Amino acid sequence: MKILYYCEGDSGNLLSALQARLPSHDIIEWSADAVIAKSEITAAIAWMPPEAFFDDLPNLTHVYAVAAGVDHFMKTAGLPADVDVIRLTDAGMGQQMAEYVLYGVLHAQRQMHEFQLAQLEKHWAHHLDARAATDTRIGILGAGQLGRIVAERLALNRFTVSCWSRGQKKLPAGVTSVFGGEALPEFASSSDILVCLLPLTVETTGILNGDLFKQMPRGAFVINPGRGGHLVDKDLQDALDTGQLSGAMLDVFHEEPLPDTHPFWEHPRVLITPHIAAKSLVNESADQIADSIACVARGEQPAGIVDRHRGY
Ligand code: NDP
Ligand code: OXD
Repeated sequence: MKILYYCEGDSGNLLSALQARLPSHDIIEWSADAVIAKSEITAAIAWMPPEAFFDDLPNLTHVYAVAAGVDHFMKTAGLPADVDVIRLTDAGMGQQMAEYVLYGVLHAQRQMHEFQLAQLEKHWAHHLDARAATDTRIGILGAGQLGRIVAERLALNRFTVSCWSRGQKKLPAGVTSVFGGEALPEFASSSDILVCLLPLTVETTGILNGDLFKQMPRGAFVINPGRGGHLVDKDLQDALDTGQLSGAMLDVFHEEPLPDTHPFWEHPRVLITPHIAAKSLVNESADQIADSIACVARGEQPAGIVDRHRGY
């Protein structure tokens, strides 16, 4: 099989790892001036491909996206409507995401943002207020591949954890499943820390907005490693400035890199990370893509097949 390849940011390691795992396939690196027999291409492995990547591929049937979230990929000009898109499922990202969120949760629960601000003023902010992990309610928006691994880690750390999803889920021990749009206000009002691990779709765009923040307990904290499009930036800023929210940890933004002029850079209650919560790991990604290609070759449906209509 001939597979067209383009993966932004790959220094060659992912391509080599894929070639080692798919020796009987011909993986052809895309470039604007490469001479490619396009009618022979039936599959593609890609991330952030240029617009022309999908031009003139009449026999393309499967595209393997080197990421868990495919919102950006689905908007790639030329991505044919009838090809199957297969995304990464976990592939080593779950544990990284669990560490990232646990860090943010501890930061909020142990009021580290207050101590950072006090330090700037050389203020010895000794106080005896403390909230135990068991009394700290974490609401995770999303109960998918990543949400459930994050939830499990937080529950093991004795936090009180719930996940919100479209449908009801059987979740790891100690984690409560909440589901459906109508349950969202009550879910928000019972979340001292809200974590967004939803895919970005038409339905979830702007879900982290002023109305939701108003429903949360005063002084709550938001962690967004989902996508920048989930958050209404201005609403977050207002909620922080009025004290409705006490802080936020953000990994993803409407525009990445976050522009120098964006007010979040200088907001004392916003902790910014540069889209590093969970990276696609070379070996794990290559293993999963090779397994999916073998699965399709056997006529089976691979894990991670994206519902193009639903958007995830
Ligand atoms: P999954 O598709 O496995 O899980 C998505 C979850 O969101 C499911 O539980 C789904 O519910 C729920 N969901 C989707 N739409 C709605 C809705 N309208 N209402 C309620 N629940 C909804 O995704 P992953 O866990 O693999 O990844 C989640 C996201 O994390 C990715 O899409 C990506 O944006 C982000 N990500 C960020 C990274 C980073 O480094 N910052 C790295 C990797 C991913 P149901 O199952 O019931 O349909
Ligand atoms: C992903 C990401 O979705 O890196 O995989 O954000």
